[in-house]
Amino acid sequence: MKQNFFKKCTAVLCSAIMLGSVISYTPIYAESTNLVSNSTFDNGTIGWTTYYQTGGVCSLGTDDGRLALKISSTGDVTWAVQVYYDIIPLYKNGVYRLKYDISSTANRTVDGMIQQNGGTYQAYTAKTLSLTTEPQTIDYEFTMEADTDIMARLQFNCGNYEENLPEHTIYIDNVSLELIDDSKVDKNSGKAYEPSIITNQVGYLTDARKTVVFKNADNFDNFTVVNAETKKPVYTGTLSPTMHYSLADENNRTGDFSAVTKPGKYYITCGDLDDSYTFEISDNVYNNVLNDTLKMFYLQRCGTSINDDIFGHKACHDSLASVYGTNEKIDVGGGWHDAGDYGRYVVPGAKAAADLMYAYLNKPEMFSDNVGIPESGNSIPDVLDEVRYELEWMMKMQDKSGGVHHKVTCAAFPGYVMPDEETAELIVTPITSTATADFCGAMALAYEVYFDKDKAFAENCLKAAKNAWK
Ligand SMILES: [Ca+2]
Ligand SMILES: [Ca+2]
Repeated sequence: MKQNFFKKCTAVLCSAIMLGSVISYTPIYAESTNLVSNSTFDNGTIGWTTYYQTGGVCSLGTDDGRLALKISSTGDVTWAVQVYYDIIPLYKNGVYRLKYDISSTANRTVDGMIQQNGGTYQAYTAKTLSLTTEPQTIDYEFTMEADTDIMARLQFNCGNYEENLPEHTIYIDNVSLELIDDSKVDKNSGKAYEPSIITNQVGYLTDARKTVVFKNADNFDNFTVVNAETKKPVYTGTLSPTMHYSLADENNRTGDFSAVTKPGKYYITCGDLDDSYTFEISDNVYNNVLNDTLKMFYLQRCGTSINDDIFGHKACHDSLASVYGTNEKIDVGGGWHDAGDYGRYVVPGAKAAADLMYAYLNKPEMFSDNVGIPESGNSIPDVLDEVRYELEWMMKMQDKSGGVHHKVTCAAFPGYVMPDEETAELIVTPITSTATADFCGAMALAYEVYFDKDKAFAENCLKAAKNAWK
């Protein structure tokens, strides 16, 4: 079990890396391991982020090997200025030791806490601190009494405590959080359910090859496909020999049930493993996949409010961006967020736009005008409306010289916040030949794609491509 749990932690680490985060995440088993990876600030502020609102103004840097939070306005409320570190894993009933050095150039109050990042924002541990210029070492133990939260946040609220402060700086150094006693930790708490019988939950076409994957099925030889409505078995198959999948450190076996071709809803059983999720066999199962995929691009739109029950948010990243190394500020609103972070990158953006345009050129009849984006129903295929949103942003990234800026991001990754909560300064990085070349190709292609739909826009694309070419 220990081994399995360790893997789960590694999986969280991997997902953090995939989201573009540079925060490293340390599994809990190594006792006396510091769960805060950037704790001494010898190499900058990586992993630490500020958030400010309701009048709070601050900037983050380092000074003499310490984290330095310069606060020019404390805003209206205690949380109007924050500095925080994600991701802190806290396991229910674990005993932790939290330690840090903290001081301030102005005498003031600060709340230091580890809290839920979302939901009720409950504090798992909190201390109200009276800071002076004299560094004090906070060093105490606490037990995680709430349910396991592997995504907690170490946070310092440095906003308005009604102390009427001038500009000042808070220094933090030697931050350490250790799990010092895990004897009462339920290693499975907080673990997401992972089925042992893995099917394609979107479904299978009737005549397709149909494969199922089994985890930890060493003791079984057969599996059964069951009709989900009648509960009657319709097919029994044989498991393949065990294969070790090194990336997940799993023993996997597979089963083939291509022989089941009758449309319907089914699930799969095998020994005492949990039944698979119910899936569908039908020739319609993939009908919505294309629209859903395209809708993902809409949900990544930047600089506009997004209407969606789950992913909706207010307009984000709508301030001017500073051109790196200059005093110039430019409007680069729009485009798609790249991934789990909210950077916007010309190179992958041009590639995605080009892929969608090629797909459209190959089979225009596949693309509908009812994906569910604001431009649905305007008689233009939604794929072209969506790509245009990116192309129009890319045009803003082109300099007068024709060269194209590589990307626009904030100086650091924002952590796990909604797009409109990333309010740090936007920075446009210099022109690169890679971005300029990719831009040029995508714009030239756009000229062909949009020529029949909107000639004026197509001509703009061609002009932008030519400017990038020279
Ligand atoms: Ca230091
Ligand atoms: Ca449309």
